Amino acid sequence: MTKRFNPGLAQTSRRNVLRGTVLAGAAAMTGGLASSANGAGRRTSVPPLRGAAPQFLQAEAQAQAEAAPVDLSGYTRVKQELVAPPFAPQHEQVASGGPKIVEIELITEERLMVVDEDTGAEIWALTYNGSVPGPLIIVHEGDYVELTLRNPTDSQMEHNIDFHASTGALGGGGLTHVFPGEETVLRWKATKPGCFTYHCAPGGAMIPYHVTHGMNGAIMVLPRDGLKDGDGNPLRYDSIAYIGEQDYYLPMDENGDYRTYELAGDDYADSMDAMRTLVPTHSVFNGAVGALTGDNALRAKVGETVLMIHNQANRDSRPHLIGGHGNYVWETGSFTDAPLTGIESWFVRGGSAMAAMYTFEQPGVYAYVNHNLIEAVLLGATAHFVVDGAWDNALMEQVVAPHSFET
Ligand SMILES: [Cu+2]
Repeated sequence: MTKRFNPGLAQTSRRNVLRGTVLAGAAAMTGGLASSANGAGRRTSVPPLRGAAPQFLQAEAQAQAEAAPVDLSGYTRVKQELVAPPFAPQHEQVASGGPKIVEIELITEERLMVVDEDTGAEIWALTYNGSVPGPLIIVHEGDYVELTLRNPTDSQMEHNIDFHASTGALGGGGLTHVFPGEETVLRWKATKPGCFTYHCAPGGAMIPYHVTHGMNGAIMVLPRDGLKDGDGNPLRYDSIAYIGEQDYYLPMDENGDYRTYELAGDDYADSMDAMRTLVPTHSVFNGAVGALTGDNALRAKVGETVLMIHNQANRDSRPHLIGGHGNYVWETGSFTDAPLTGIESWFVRGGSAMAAMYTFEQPGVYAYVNHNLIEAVLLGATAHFVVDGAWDNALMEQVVAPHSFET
């Protein structure tokens, strides 16, 4: 079997092209080096996104090489074991001790995933650690994130990562291009408290292709002394529900059936056509229709406070918790700003992650939906919270059950 990763790059020496960070950064920014992964050799020529000059990035790489080394002697090292969504890694809400270097590991995994069992829709998802979205990372302001990014040898494509929470080098995207069989280590300081998206951005049309194939996730950078309301009072949560909303653009055949493909990347040309419509075939939570409903529903108890972290790397959304509210909503994702309070539906800017906090007051099933209800019901963007506890008639009571009225 012939390797088919990024043939445009494979034609030249990988080391010549991507030595250091210079052209890797340029590729991510301009798309100048990006090309189709399709084995048939269809190439998509992509104009520069912003016309960034390679010389600029060359200068940046040179500056980094000449910069003084950082003294990290005051930092302790900890490993964060990442877990699959909708769960959160073990963490402190209020940081103990000084800033840390938090070591994490992400492995790029290209895997065939079912999107909707009812229709047979499937996708060769491009993932971090095998899940859509990628795992939630949690650190505190002032910590360093030290990421090892590994691309297995049996991958079809190159990958990288752009952390919106970081500063410089295209969010790290310019420093993290890894081809199959390569790994890299990136360290960056979390200087902005908030929830932020991260995503793959290998260059040109590959950027939306990878992002709409699931290659995105969220990091939460907590203030060292934890979350607060607008008056500075501490806010604490009992659990986190990490929800990644994913728009998919799955190619269909002339009969309206979803196409299937043998390998990751084989759908590239068809996907380009589907993506250009800007109309997703699916908008789902955590990778697939029903990933957070039924047996997979989120669980909570009356009196429990849940922090809902919502990530959407590509498209706007407007979540609503049916039967509940957003008691505290960090709508922009920034924890520097006071949270909004008592919100019915909140806005998720495409290309960001944000947080909403709610304390459940009644038992039962709550639907957490994208309140474009077409997307919630027809495209898949629905999750369920199943909440245990005692009903409170003071909040709601069925005074008269539905019955035929007399005419
Ligand atoms: Cu990727």
